[in-house]
Amino acid sequence: MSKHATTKDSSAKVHTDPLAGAHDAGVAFADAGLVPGEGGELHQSAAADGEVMTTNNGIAISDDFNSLKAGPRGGTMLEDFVLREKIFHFDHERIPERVVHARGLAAHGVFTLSDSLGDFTSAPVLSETGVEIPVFVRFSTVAGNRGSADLARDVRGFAVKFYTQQGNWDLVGNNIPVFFIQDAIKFPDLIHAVKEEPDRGFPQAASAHDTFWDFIACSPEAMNMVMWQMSDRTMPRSVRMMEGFGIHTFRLVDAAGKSTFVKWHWRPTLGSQSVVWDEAVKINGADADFHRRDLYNAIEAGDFPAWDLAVQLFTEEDAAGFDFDHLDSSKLIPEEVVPLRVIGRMVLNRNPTNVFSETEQVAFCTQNVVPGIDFSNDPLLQGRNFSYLDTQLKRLGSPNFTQLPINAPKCPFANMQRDGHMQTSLQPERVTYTPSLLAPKGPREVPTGTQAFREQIDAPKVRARSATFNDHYSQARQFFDSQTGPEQDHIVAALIFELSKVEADVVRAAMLGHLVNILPELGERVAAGLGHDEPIVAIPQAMPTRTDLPKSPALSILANAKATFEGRKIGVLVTDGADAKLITAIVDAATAAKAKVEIVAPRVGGATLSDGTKLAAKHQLAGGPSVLFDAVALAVSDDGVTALLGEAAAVAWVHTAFSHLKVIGHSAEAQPLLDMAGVMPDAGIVAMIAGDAKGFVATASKGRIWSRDENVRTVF
Ligand code: HDE
Repeated sequence: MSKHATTKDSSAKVHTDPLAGAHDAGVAFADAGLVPGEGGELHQSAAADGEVMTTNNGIAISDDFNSLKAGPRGGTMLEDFVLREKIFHFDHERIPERVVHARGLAAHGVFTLSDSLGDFTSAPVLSETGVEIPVFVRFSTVAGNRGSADLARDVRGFAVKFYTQQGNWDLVGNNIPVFFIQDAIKFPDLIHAVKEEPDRGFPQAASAHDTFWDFIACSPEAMNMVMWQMSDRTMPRSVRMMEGFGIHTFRLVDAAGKSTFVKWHWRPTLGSQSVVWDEAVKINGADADFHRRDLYNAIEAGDFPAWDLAVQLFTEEDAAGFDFDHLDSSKLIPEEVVPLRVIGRMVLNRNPTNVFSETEQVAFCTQNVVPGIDFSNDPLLQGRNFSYLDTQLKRLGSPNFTQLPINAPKCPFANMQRDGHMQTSLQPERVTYTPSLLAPKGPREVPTGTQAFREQIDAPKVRARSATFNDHYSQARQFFDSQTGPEQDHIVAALIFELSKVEADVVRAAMLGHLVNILPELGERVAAGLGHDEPIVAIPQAMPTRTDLPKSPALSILANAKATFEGRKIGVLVTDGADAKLITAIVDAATAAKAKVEIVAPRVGGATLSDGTKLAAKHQLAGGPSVLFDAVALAVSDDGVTALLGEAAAVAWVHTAFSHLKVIGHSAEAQPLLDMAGVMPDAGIVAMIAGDAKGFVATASKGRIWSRDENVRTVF
């Protein structure tokens, strides 16, 4: 509401209030100033101590419900500036959505350095420990439009804006440490291929279609990233449970101009965790906002998510010893080759006040680095440095987008740039140039300002790709080899799913030709799942796949799963007559494990428990499917379970939890429902006897029951 709106409009209509006192809603209406007008429309006048509604020019509005007409049933008058201004502003509410990463969610927080990199960089943000630096972080999916669902199989953006006292530093990364392409010039092609096909306008937010796999099948450099994309990494359980990576090599530069290469890693303190594919598909239907709701609710509850920032530091000489080129973004540096050094922690502690003003209008630019941090020659990074600035002008419409509160530095800034659309500064200075005798104290350069690293360059100008970029398969194989059995099965299943959505045989066959280059067994498993009986013809390789790369255990999520249930959620299905003590025990055990419990019941009003108390539900059964929870419990009575046997939603609730490999705790009375849902006993089906929920929560804390997979789906 306008900050100018302070005086009450004396011409506001006075209405009688026939509803007042008639019934409760009527009293509430009257209290809220709601009174019907002549046509029964509910006017709402300003409260005595409330704000007055005005136009953007500060003119008080007398009627916000009716346009100005030539008689009550006559035509609307062009003269109505109140109507025209309101509709005009509404018409312009949208700005172009991001070409990629359109769907985002964000939060404010702080970054605190704990281990100084002062030996390598002059940047205070990386050398002064213990200082809280404000940050704004935006997570995103890549391919989907702004209204797409959160659980699309997709790479996640992980963009951090550090508001340092030396200016803003934007670390614009992803949740995967490698990328599909090696040169920025191919980015428009990649994105055109993955987005909706232009002649039909679908599929939305999905890579499982012909044009994506057509482009990939013709791009051997994509194979390493494809392994990551087909892995569980692209279906995070929560953005609070995913890693972040800067991908490219950057440089740290010290005061003497000496450079050290650096790669950036964010590691979630809650550990990394993903959901399973069928679950992701169903979450999108049950709650398309699953990730944004999860982050928002966690922050509102004071459960602030945190990530450690770690670096891999290496020199030019170290790089010469790698068996890949560190300037090639389709490769990573295994942690076993260059270990991670944790240097600080980021905590997200505040939700945006307004999603448009902050999450939408935030403008990340890879070019935003502070003195002491510099770029490498990675051709992807170099292209990005142009793209981000350019795209912000298109999106935000003015070169003054840096003045928006979410983008403005939190340190002093000054220069001679002037005017432009939506200039918000008064800019009172007379002298808007340098040099000048008239205003020698105006903004001027300083020796400590940003300097490019003095790299020695002596090379012909060429349009070419370095031969050091040509090993397209070895790291893909290393990634697959480094996964646990269930994770390998998921990659195979994902490839079968995606390629089964491809209609062109030639594309499928070409992809199989790449997969056998990665690992013959991988190609054969996918071919078996597709029912592809023809011989697989390997794609010619620029360089043979190395078979001697050691496994990198750090690349597996499951091998590094954190033994914690913190931040996870248990869904408890409750009926009338359920054992009150058991429910208390579940809540106590979950709370001790720092997990949350949500009650699901046939009616959202809740259930009357064995002790006569009424327990309100968070979800009505059909609106709270078990895909929304990490583990589930059935706290039901004999009568309750009989009623549930006739509810498809109840049977599905249990069946999907079972087929998504979740731990299920149950009271003895639940047995008929377990039977009907086809639940077979295993280590994850835990009876909660005599009100004991500790065993159930302890089992759930260990994660999914991966061994159940082979009982519930075909593993090729
Ligand atoms: Fe981006 N990318 N990108 N990208 N990217 C954008 O900038 C681009 C790449 C990433 O939450 C755009 O503000 C090119 C790699 C994130 O607002 C655009 C290339 C990585 C975000 C753009 C890449 C990323 C973007 C669209 C190939 C991981 C969302 C809207 C050289 C390191 C930031 C915008 C946010 C957004 C261009 C490749 C991450 C068009 C040309 C590699 C997290 O400028």
